[in-house]
Amino acid sequence: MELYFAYPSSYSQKVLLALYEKGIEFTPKLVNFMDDAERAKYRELYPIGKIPLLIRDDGRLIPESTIIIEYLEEAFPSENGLIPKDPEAARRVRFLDRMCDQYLNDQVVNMIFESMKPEDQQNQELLLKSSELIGVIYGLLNEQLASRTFLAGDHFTMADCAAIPPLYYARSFAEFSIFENIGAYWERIQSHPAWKRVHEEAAPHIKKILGDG
Ligand SMILES: N[C@@H](CCC(=O)N[C@@H](CS)C(=O)NCC(=O)O)C(=O)O
Repeated sequence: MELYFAYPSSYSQKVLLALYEKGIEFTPKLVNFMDDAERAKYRELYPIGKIPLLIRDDGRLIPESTIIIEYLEEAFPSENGLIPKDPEAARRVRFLDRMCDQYLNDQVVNMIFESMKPEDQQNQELLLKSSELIGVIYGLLNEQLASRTFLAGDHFTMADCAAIPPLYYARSFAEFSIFENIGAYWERIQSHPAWKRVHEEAAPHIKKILGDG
């Protein structure tokens, strides 16, 4: 199994969290989007051009972080899996995964890319909308975490895979401050082995781009 990814990419980190949490072996295929030739070559493999992308041993392509994790859970089932067996609990995990992808991760990416532009070229409307959505999702996560160790309960799930990477990037410009349960979760998660590994591997790559560790 091969995984095309980049260490600083939050959606790649989401899948790395799942792979490390489940202890699944894979062949890493790093993609450097800063290199135009490499980007073009990658598009020949996967025309949508997004990472992460999993390639199964039979050559089948599995794109999209959530679909990859769904596949990993199906192919490598475990007792306390990343997607619970109980349908109601599984729906909750999938709901939180969607919320974190669309209304946190995508908005965090908007904020980072907009803030890299000169101020007079920044899309203020997009920045405002993204910042508002991040606030709404912080409220949702904070409420979830009031009585739970992990986002969806007592176990690490796909919801945590989806939440942790964007929270990592968001925390510098959208502080957890009043969202105390997120702050406490953030502290707890720092010693979680899968995140420790993802963070340690990604930090030098992120530093090169953002000057942050
Ligand atoms: N919905 C996709 C989002 C993937 C995504 O946006 N990946 C970013 C990196 S975090 C990417 O490939 N960006 C390159 C580009 O848009 O050209 C998923 O869940 O995998």
